[in-house]
Amino acid sequence: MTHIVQVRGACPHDCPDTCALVTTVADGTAIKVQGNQEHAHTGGVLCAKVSKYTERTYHAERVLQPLRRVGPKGSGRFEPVSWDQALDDIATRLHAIAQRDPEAILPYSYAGTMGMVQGESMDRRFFHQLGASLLDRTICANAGGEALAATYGGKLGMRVEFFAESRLILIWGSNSIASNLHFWRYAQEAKRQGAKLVCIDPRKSETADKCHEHLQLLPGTDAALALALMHELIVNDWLDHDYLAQYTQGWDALKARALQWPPERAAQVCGLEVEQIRGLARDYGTTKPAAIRLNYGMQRVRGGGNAVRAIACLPALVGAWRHRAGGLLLSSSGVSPFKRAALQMPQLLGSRRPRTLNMSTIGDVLLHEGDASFGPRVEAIVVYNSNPVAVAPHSAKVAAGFAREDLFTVVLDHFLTDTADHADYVLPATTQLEHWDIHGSYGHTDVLLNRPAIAPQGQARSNAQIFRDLAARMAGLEPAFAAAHFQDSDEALCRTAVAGTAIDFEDLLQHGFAHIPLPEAPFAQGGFATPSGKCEFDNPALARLGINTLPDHVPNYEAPTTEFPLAMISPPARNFLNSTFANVASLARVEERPLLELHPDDAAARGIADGDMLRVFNARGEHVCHAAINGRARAGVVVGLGLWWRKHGENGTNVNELTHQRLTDIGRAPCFYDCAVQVSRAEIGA
Ligand SMILES: Nc1nc2c(c(=O)[nH]1)N[C@H]1C(S)=C(S)[C@@H](COP(=O)(O)OP(=O)(O)OC[C@H]3O[C@@H](n4cnc5c(=O)[nH]c(N)nc54)[C@H](O)[C@@H]3O)O[C@H]1N2
Ligand SMILES: Nc1nc2c(c(=O)[nH]1)N[C@H]1C(S)=C(S)[C@@H](COP(=O)(O)OP(=O)(O)OC[C@H]3O[C@@H](n4cnc5c(=O)[nH]c(N)nc54)[C@H](O)[C@@H]3O)O[C@H]1N2
Ligand code: SF4
Ligand SMILES: [Mo]
Repeated sequence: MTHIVQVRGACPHDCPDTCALVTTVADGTAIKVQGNQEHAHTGGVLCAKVSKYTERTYHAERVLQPLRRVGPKGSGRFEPVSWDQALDDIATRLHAIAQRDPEAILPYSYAGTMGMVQGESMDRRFFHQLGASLLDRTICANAGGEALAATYGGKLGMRVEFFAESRLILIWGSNSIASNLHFWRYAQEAKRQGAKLVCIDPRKSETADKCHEHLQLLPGTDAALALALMHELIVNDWLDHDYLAQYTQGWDALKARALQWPPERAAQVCGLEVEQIRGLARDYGTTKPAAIRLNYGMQRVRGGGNAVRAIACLPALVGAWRHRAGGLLLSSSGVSPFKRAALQMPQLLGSRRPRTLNMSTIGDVLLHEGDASFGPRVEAIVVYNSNPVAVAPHSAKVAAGFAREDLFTVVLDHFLTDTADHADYVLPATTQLEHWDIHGSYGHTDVLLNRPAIAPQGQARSNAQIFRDLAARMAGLEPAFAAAHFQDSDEALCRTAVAGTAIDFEDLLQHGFAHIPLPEAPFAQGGFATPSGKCEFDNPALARLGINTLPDHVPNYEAPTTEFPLAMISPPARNFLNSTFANVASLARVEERPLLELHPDDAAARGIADGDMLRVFNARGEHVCHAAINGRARAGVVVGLGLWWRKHGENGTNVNELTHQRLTDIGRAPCFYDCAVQVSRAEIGA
């Protein structure tokens, strides 16, 4: 008789929704992954991607044993080796480099899994003990995250469930249906109750299709729009004077700044109609409660930090925070209760203070020869939970860096990604169905536990296990690695994450999730986490970045020119998660092939018809893909939906062939959506 069990888990992906999963296992094989009905935010519903989790887990191309490179760097040619051989060799190589200078070793990781254990525990202990370079994890959310912290004091905001009670929702720089589906469920609820939904996005996204209004502004002009909204709130006196007086800092200065932004001026900058701006200001000034779902899509430009600050000021002007269904949500990760220091043990650094390298400029970092200010040349890189060759900006440089024959590269992953193709060793990692982990969320305020549903496939080991095993090898060479904290099991690490917090581990074991105790309306009576305790319109601490302490419109780095007249943005495709799932056949079929969306006028001017093969290029490189003339791009803007693997591309590239490594005003983050290009029809065979 078939033995069937159901195991509770958590979605590991870099998605604000952090769904609660239930995996059905029949005789040791996972047959179905579904949403947990009992978890309110998940509501028993998963996105299309994670509904295919078993297809990804049992994928024929999964890496199931350690591999050693046999071909040239980047060729993707490997031979199987034993774990013993791989671990011995890696430990010996890392030890030899560390003897000379541990900072020549760089760990590179992001959010392939958001788990506290498989993402930021044993790995950090290992690299801290080694004294390796530290990584500035800026590639996604840092402009917005630091800007929010500079305004509210942390990544804090509205509770997502209360959007269901809002009367007006601004969905700003977010394609919620694609990338924040479980917020969209609350927005739908509000819509059914009569709320108005407004989408602010340069692309006519799937979400824009379903909103009452769509302001299709030019990329990188959001601060101008926000300042013009303030202008209208001021001149029409749609202000909450009492809230402003009690709970904000720098109102007089911000008011003076905003009065320089009449809607006529902003309309020019944003490429919008004056009436659209006036209408939005009227709605925002006169509808209560009004809520803003801000998302990271609008901060991937030079002025992304300033733009987030400008928008984050808006709720205080109208006193929206007084109601639990008013305010703003960008990220709620600041409420995380986790004991990060206990997991990561920064004390293992001792008195060492290694340099910090920015992951967003990994191309330049790997190509740097090393000097007094940079420090040593990078000699070894250990990549896990990330696929930088596909996702980091200016791929030509990233690929050249990873192609260095003298760079020792270890990649932990499930698949032979573009990055794994460049490895000296590929180590097979377990998926979320095969390991323990514990998760917070940046889109809701619950904690989730993930229990393994099935045994590790093939010879796969969890990330934490791999770093434990490496530590055990290192112990023979460096006695400090023999310490007990390099032996904590994955389950023990889950317990450590919440020990001494308001979260009860037994509760997690029983239900799979638990709520963090929190107020319903975080800033109803001020109480911002800033030094002043107020919403900091004016933040003097920003002077150290050399930027204005008041939010302002900062134009993009790459204004369109005659040579490169089109602005390219590259937001994610609905059926991929960054570059994850691009190799899952059923999902790739839906996304079809790498596409560039164009406005019919921009296409016609170039003799391009829907489906034609085209070249999109600038001084950094060229990406060949197919035209999609589907009504989603506005004139002057093209949209390269991401993120395909480079090796899926017609000419072995993806959209990041075109993006650059310059950084945002706040947060040292990439400017993926601040990118000027030209497009031409590609002659087949040319
Ligand atoms: N299906 C799916 N879901 C995902 C992901 C995925 O790859 N696929 N990725 C996950 C990750 S890592 C993240 S960070 C989030 C990202 O999700 P979001 O934070 O929502 O960000 P993006 O998807 O990058 O962009 C959202 C929208 O912003 C628009 N946009 C681009 N430039 C601008 C601008 O200058 N101003 C304004 N107002 N809008 C702009 C884009 O056209 C897009 O429709 O989603 C997560 N969820
Ligand atoms: N042009 C352009 N570029 C972008 C973006 C964009 O919008 N446009 N978005 C940016 C954003 S928001 C982000 S967050 C980054 C994302 O960049 P990454 O964090 O690199 O995300 P993924 O591409 O999903 O790659 C994650 C990898 O981790 C692996 N992985 C998953 N779970 C595990 C595990 O448990 N163990 C190990 N060892 N590996 C695991 C997956 O197989 C996958 O290969 O990309 C950025 N790049
Ligand atoms: S990717 Fe997002 S929406 Fe999909 S299952 Fe995971 S958390 Fe839920
Ligand atoms: Mo991200």
